[in-house]
Amino acid sequence: MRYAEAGYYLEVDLATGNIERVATDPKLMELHLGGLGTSVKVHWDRVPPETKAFDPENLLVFSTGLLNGTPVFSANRTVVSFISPQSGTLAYPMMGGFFAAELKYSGYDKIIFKNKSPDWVYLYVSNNKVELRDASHLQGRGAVETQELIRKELNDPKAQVAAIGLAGENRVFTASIEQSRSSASRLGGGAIMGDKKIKAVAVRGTGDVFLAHPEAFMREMQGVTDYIKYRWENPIKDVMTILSGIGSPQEMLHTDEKWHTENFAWGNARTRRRDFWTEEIDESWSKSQHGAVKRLISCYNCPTHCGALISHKDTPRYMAKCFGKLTYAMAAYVDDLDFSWKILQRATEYGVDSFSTPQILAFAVELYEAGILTDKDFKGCPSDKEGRFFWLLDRVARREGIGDILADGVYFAARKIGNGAEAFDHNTIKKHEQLPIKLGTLDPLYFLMYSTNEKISITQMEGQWPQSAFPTMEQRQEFVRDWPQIPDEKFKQIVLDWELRGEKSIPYFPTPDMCSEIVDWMEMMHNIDDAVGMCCGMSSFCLKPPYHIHNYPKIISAATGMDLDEAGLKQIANRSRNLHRAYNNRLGIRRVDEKPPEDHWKKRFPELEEELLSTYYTYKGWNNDGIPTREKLEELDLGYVADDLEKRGILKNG
Ligand code: MTE
Ligand code: MTE
Ligand code: MTE
Ligand code: MG
Ligand code: W
Repeated sequence: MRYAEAGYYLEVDLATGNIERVATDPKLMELHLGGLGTSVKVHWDRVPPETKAFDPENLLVFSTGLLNGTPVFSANRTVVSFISPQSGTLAYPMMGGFFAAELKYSGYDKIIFKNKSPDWVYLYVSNNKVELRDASHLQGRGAVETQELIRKELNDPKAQVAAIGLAGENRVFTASIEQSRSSASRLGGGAIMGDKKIKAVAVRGTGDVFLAHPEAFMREMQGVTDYIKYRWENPIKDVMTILSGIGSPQEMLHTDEKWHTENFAWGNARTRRRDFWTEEIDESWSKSQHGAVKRLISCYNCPTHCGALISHKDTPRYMAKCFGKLTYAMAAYVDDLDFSWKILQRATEYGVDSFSTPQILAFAVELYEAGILTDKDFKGCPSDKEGRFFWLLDRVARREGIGDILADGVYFAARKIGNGAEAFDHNTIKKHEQLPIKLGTLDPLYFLMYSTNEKISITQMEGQWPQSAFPTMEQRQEFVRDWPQIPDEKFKQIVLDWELRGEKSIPYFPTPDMCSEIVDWMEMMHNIDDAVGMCCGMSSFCLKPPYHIHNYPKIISAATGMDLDEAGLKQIANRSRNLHRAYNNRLGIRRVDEKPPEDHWKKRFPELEEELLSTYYTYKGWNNDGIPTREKLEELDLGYVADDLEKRGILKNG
């Protein structure tokens, strides 16, 4: 009997149409849990580093997490992993909704796609019945539309469908995978589906998932329930509203966007508009949002409602959440929120990442204004801001004209266009567009998070540490008073000592040693979430979340029957993290790649930055180039990884 996990992978060879149900080694769970952890292992074992994103050998893996399908609240994430066409590294966008639960109840932990299909297909998984079906009639259909069409065609209204739109079909590097209220958005998963000619994956399962120790499990979950209630009734004081509660940022509920609109940059990550949020804007944006949001919705087995069903005036319905609400309006310098709801609808049907795509469009507009792109490139483009964005979005999704170049993302487009365009690529890390945040003084914690994490975006690292020092000692004492989530009491003292100005403030405090420990702790919790399939909005993305290093081992033990303690869980998280790092080292990632854009902060401290990176690498057991040492790898039972890195000449002298 297997507990928590299903114990089977579904292996789909798209070239031959062969489908197999393959039992997995139970040891894998003990070594890597599941989700991202076991997926990284699959890629390491099977996809050699010479593989490029659009090679048939690139695997596309849809993975449930270890706790998906159990009664653990908010464990509903599906991890999609592949070598990204954008970054060239092992990417893992995630999506919530109900997909992971249906897949687990069908009896599979993962679906592994290899090779390419000669014709457009979609996969239908319904318990033991698994088939590749013709999708030629769905070609050109929107990502939301397709989901409904497939449910009708299968006569299975409860099937959960993950689909791509035109952008994925056209291998646009920012193409996303859309699935009901969720989206695996970043780094081009949609392009990999398109390259393999998979239009969609539909799943529906009615089987069981078993728990090893149900009574102990329910006791732990009672503790989580009580804490969630407590957190709802006791928002965190002295932090901004979006950080005071749990759930991913509640931007479908709240209408006050003073903080984002005045602190994030508009256009191509250019301008801060510090007096943007007036009473007039407040009124018109609230009205726009209340008109567009039909109702708030949650993912599988989650008590919060972070997403919303949107229909603006007469546009077809779609789902939205979080910061996606603002990205197009801010990138286009449009002060009318109605524009956001309208263009998001089209972008969702095309299936494109709502973080990177608006930046690509804003980048193109800037190049045009600078005379680097010309009237020839913009032939037929309307001259108003809104019309221009719609026109550019169409060109990118269809890869028409200049859109074909822009569809490879800002980094590659800048290099193809040349003629000075590279200078306008000022907001990418590892070739990937970042959130448009340009701030004053270097923040050492954020410097490390931006530079080193494998997801290449900060959601995978930040969350549990306050974003800035509290002004008064009373506020600090209040914050640390009730903080059981920390792995070590010493973190409290750092909060107490941390000042807004003076010696004990950024960039020199927290010190590089302290920063290493704080960042490592936050990242470890994210990695655990991604392995068990937990929404980090209920966990590591929050200040003081319901799940933490002290209750996770008990929950995982009760669910799986493993005898796991804190040290054991840390060891597993570390093992998977180092395997992921080694994989990306194999794909070429080195110290020189680990840097935020030059203008991310106005005041930079080159010596301190080098010290931060070196200190962090040493803390992690990595060499000066950011590669795990043999000693570290052996300590994590990854001797085979050290052998491989040495054989390839990546790791020298241990
Ligand atoms: N893109 C699309 N198409 N739809 C979305 O809901 N959400 C954005 C961004 N891009 C979103 C999107 C938000 S708020 C986040 S945090 C990231 O995608 C999540 O990235 P991931 O899905 O790759 O993990
Ligand atoms: N959960 C995990 N494990 N990893 C993530 O990156 N991103 C969070 C949240 N939960 C995230 C996560 C953020 S910021 C958002 S906006 C939503 O998931 C995105 O939801 P979706 O991926 O279902 O669209
Ligand atoms: N960090 C800062 N400083 N300010 C923010 O508003 N927003 C969060 C988070 N980090 C936010 C932030 C939100 S809403 C999201 S969705 C994530 O950043 C996504 O960013 P990423 O894709 O770069 O991780
Ligand atoms: Mg997502
Ligand atoms: W978000």
